[in-house]
Amino acid sequence: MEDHLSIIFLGKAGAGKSSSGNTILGREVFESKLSFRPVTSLISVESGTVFGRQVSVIDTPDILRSEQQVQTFCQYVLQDSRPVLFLLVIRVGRFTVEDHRAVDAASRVIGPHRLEKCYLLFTGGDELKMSLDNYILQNKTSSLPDVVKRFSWRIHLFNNKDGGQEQVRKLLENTGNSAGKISVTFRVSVKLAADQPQFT
Ligand SMILES: Nc1nc2c(ncn2[C@@H]2O[C@H](COP(=O)(O)OP(=O)(O)O)[C@@H](O)[C@H]2O)c(=O)[nH]1
Ligand SMILES: [Mg+2]
Repeated sequence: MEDHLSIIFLGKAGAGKSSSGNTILGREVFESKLSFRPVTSLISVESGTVFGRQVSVIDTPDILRSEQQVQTFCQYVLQDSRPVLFLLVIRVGRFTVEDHRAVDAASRVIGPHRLEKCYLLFTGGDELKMSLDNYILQNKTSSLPDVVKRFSWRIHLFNNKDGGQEQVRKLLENTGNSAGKISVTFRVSVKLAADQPQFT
């Protein structure tokens, strides 16, 4: 049986955390809207099966307003031995000083050791008119290229408008969190058994 995976979304308000949680679970469980006040003020957890793997998605409020609360919660989650994937969410567009502060706050919460496995999840893929790599490289006047380098280019792009599941499958694959060979082997062996001629 595959380990249960926890995915924790971090980022500033409006980055697309709740929408990305909905895309991963394939249903609208987290409230998401465009607003000047952060919609999510509490940490919320929703679970489901994603490509054969039990996944809990943890949606968090604006990291710039609730770093301490989020940090305490993450430490609690990390006490468990289950695998945890941190996704630092950034909306494509102008990368501002505030966006940079949100990356720094999320990095403090995650800690230097776990940061080595954290991915930057960009949202707004439907609005991007170029590849994600080009978008980052062309953002020369901002600190975005440096931030991405700091994450060794562990990046992924979501289009939450269409919420397609292929981007979710790729995210799990790229981050090394696909359902493992054990369950695949199990399915194959069941099929082989079913295909065997029946001797009575
Ligand atoms: N066009 C587009 N809009 C998005 C995308 N992801 C999120 N949004 C919108 O951005 C706004 C903020 O998203 P939300 O998930 O609530 O951000 P949160 O505050 O980080 O949870 C909402 O109006 C979403 O519909 C995306 O991939 N494409
Ligand atoms: Mg939200």
